[in-house]
Amino acid sequence: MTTTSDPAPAPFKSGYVTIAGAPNSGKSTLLNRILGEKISIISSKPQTTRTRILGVCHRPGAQIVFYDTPGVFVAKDTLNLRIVDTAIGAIGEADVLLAVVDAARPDPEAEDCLLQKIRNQKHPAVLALNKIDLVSDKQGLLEIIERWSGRHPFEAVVPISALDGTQVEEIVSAIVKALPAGPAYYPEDTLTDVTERFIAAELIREKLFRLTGEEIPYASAVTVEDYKPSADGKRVSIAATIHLERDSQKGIVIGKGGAVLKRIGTEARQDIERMTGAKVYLKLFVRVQKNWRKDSKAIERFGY
Ligand SMILES: Nc1nc2c(ncn2[C@@H]2O[C@H](COP(=O)(O)OP(=O)(O)OP(=O)(O)O)[C@@H](O)[C@H]2O)c(=O)[nH]1
Ligand SMILES: [Mg+2]
Repeated sequence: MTTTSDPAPAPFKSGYVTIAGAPNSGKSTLLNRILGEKISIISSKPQTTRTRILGVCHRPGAQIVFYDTPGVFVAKDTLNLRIVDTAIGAIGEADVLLAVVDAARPDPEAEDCLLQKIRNQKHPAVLALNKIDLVSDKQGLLEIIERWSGRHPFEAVVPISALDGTQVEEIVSAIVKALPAGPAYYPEDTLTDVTERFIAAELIREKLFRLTGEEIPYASAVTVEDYKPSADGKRVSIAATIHLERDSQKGIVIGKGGAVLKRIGTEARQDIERMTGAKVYLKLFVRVQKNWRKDSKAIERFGY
């Protein structure tokens, strides 16, 4: 006599995944693309992300808790040491490591640094070769894939474009495959653990990265003093301060007739309106806190 039974259902999978890579490789762009929402700020300048940003990705049968981290680089001052520590600490804690490399602009020094971090931890690693929309030499790309596959036993090496979404779901599938069985850690409607207030401060900082040059993005921090949604949720009033290191920087951030500050305010407001779905009233102040990047108390006060 024979009996038939349904095969056991595949177990639910879950885990923490740290996104690591050189500054500017596209880590935050990739996280936002996977989540379909902007929770992590992006700019064309390196060292945009300063803290660990949590993003929860929900897929049928799996939940991935991502940590977007600052790029791993050689730190020279107190703030940067703190930032790199954040990234390296997060690498050690993950169930799976998602390494991101800029395939369009190979950087041997940054790649060696990343490989060393991958080898120093014991968890499975998936490699995203990012920015393939910029790579026209497909034969060259095959060689890059082969070279990376030979450098570490990655679970998968996937060429992607975080910018246009090419093969991003393949990366998600490769990660799910590498995850252990486990429960959903967050409810299905949870995207991140940071507040809209925090993201608002980050969006203002993003505009400083995008609209100012030289030292200014690096010398700036943003704090939100006041974040007040109206009772009906249709309006949000925000007061925020841009902290700089020197008086000369203040003049540049304000600009002639206030033009630069006005643009920072307008662009940040539009992004915050998109995020909250409410009408935003944003008041920006500019303050100088001399050499704050060397002052561990100020660094802490600014949230790093
Ligand atoms: N062409 C192209 N550009 C990309 C892609 N992914 C990211 N970028 C760009 O690369 C730059 C850096 O992107 P981010 O996502 O801020 O990079 P990051 O790795 O988070 O950088 P840090 O936070 O500074 O470590 C931005 O100008 C992005 O628009 C991609 O797939 N293709
Ligand atoms: Mg980033």
